[in-house]
Amino acid sequence: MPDIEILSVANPPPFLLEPLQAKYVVHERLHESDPAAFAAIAPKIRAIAASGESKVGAELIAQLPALELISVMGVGYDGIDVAAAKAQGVVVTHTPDVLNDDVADLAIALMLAWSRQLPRADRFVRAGQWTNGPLPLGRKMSGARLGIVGMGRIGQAIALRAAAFGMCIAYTARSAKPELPHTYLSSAAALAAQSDYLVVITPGGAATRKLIDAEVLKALGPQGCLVNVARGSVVDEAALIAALQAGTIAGAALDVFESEPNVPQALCEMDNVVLAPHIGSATAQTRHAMADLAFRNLDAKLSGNAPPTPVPECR
Ligand code: 8YV
Repeated sequence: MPDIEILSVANPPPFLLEPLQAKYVVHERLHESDPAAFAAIAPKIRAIAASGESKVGAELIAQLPALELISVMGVGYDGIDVAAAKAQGVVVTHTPDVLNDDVADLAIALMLAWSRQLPRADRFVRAGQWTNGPLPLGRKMSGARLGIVGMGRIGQAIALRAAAFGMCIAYTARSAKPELPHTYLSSAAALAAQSDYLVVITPGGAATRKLIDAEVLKALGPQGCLVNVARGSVVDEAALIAALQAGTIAGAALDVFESEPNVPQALCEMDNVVLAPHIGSATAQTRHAMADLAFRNLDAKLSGNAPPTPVPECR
């Protein structure tokens, strides 16, 4: 059997890269590092291995006439031009479900870290400040009002956990889910107006770009906290910084940013903000499960079988 060539556009962990290299000829980001060498092998590339943060645009897809599949190791695929892929008969797959627990756990962890000031408390003890007096009081999270923007699989996993904290849960989504016991509101602003914590867990992409804008933040109000575990693009970052500086909202806990890995200095300087470096799915267990599914998607398609988890548009 002739060698099968694939292109990796991400920086896959060794537990994905090694199985891929064992079976395929993997060109690691060759399109960026050596465009001339890439042009020579481009006609033979049959699959792309990508991550949730990868950008695969129409231009790259058009250079790959033999492309059959784009396998994303991540649930989000907003960086992939799915319409261009479909137009060329290319299937896009992702890794849903296996990361629901971890992302939901992190949303709760960020809410607690912000409410109970854990990063600040840690710095306070290490700096020997305790001997001068106690840490200023935090906020109670249990029993507070939680608004969830996006009630998909991860949103529901967050609601399940929040219910154990006695939180009063409402949500907004493209449409109401009558099977859920929570209150549905038709807009993010209406939801924010009746939330103490507004947790964003909606897919990224054009449809949700800057969904959380100045108006939504104003509705969240001076006691409200914004939590983002979705995509940086969903929040208007400039409006968020302005709202934090003006006291329009009380604070924020953020795992994702508009221009990752670059985080605005203004956010780094604020004491009422908890920051994390996009670690929603970053546990060994979950990343292994994601890598395994990403590999199975790729391997199935290249062996002539149906990949297990195509994105909805490719089902
Ligand atoms: C990862 C993610 O950052 O699943 C997603 O959409 O954003 C993350 O889980 C990444 O895709 C890991 O490869």
